[in-house]
This record gives sequence, C-alpha cells and structure tokens, in this order.
Amino acid sequence: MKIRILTFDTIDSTNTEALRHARDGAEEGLCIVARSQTAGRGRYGRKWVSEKDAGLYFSMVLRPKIDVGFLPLITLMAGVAAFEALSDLGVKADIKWVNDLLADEKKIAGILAETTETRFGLAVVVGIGINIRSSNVPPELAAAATSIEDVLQGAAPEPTRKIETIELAEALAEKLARFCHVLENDRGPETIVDEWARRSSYFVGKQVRVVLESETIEGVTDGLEPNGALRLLRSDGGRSIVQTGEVQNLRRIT
Ligand code: BT5
Repeated sequence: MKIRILTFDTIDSTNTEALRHARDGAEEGLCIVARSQTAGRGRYGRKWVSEKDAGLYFSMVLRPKIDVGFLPLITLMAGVAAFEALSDLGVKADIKWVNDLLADEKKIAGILAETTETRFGLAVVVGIGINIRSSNVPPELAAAATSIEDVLQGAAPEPTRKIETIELAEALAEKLARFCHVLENDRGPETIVDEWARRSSYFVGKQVRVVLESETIEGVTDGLEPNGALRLLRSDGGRSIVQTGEVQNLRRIT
C-alpha cells in the first residue's frame, strides 16, 4: 500500500476528513494528520481532547480485503500498530480491550475505527489519537490520562528528545500498513488475535466491569473470539461474549 500523508493546521476531525476522502475514492494508505482538532471525537460521540501540537491526531483510509465478520479486528490491529509505534519511542504500553492504549495504567492513546460504503467498496477509517505532551491532559483527565512526554520524563532523569509529530505519524502509518497486510493473509485473523494477546494484559485473567447499553457485567477476561469479541467468566458463574461494537466502557476492578 502506498502511504500518503496530508497535513492540516486545524481541522474538525481527522476521521471526518478521511471519511470524506474515502467517499471521494481515495486509495488506501491516505493519512490525514492535523496539528489540532476542533471536533476530535471518541466513541459514542465522546470528545477527544486535541490541543494544538500536543498530540498526534491521525486517520488512515484502509480498504481491507477481509470478510466483513472480521472487521472488528481492525481496531485490535490498530492497537498492535500503535503499541509498536510507542514501543519504538521507549514507551511500554498495554492494550486495554477494545480501543485504548495505557501507559502507567493511564490512557495514552485511543482508537476510533469507522466504516463507510463508497462507490469503490467498503472503506475503513482508522483514527488514532496519541497524547504527546502533558498539555493535552486537562486537570479533569489527569487521574485517567497521560502522555508520551510524561511517561518518558518519569522514566529517565535526562530531558527526553522532543517527539516530532510527523515522524510519529509516518512510523504509525508504516506499522498500520504492515499489520493490515498481516490481517489480510490466510491466517490473518488468528495472527492478529495472537499479536494482540501478546501485548495486552487484558487478554486473560483480568477482573473487569463492562458497561453495555442495557446492562453492566462483572467478571474475569477469558480470551478473545476469532472476531475479537471478549470472552468473560462472569462473577455469577455464567459466561458472556462482548462484541467490540457494544462496549461503552470497560474498567479494571481489583
Ligand atoms: C477513544 O474513544 O478513545 C477514541 C479516540 C480517537 C481519537 C482520534 S484523534 C484522530 C481521530 N480523529 C477523531 O476525531 N478521533 C480520532 P473513547 O473510548 O470513547 O474514549 C473517549 C474518552 O477518553 C473521553 O470520554 C474522555 O474520558 C477520554 N479522553 C478524551 N480525550 C482524551 C485524551 N486526549 N487523552 C486521554 N483520554 C482522553
């Protein structure tokens, strides 16, 4: 896939812009990066804080050649790619099912994958927000969120190298392209689940509370289904399978 990056100073949402391009026929590999977003969003219409030059606001158009049943794995695949991009900068992350990356148990990045039908077939836009500087973590999120610079400064006594947004965007795009190809291989879905499992402490044995639209479930994680859904051993002794699209909130409990 040919990677092409379009950069903007300010934009509503890089996902919205990438969806527009996808509908206009953009090829896969097109990436949108903005220095700030005025309407950066998470799932369920939640806001994504997007201060100028304080984070990476990135979206990539994909046209994955996979069975629609495996589309939820795109979010997991993106988690693996983002984990690797952070790792290359010295940040040891954890992937929290389904779309969060944590460092020091706080959210450092979030993923929002959206699909759209186009004249050229289905397109998926993978949006990733990564906090680079602590100025992207407002006081009300301080207990729950962190940034690359916070994590690196906490780990090393020396001042850390300034993280360049565009370099991070290029590295992330390259990893997304690589893992997207992996997903398209014959045993791609299994491989992506394995890659995810190796990088996530949430794969098995994590005590969690999961908020769905109509109920809240508590239990222990027990692996993933082939499509990325989460298996849970519920506290009441039963079993549940939570699909990637139905979870509003998942929290570790101890
Ligand atoms: C997400 O949603 O985590 C997906 C975030 C995706 C953002 C990227 S930025 C580039 C692209 N363009 C977009 O418009 N979006 C994507 P969700 O799981 O719903 O989490 C949202 C919640 O995370 C909020 O309700 C806050 O509690 C918290 N939050 C908001 N901004 C944050 C930030 N900068 N860092 C950490 N947590 C944040």
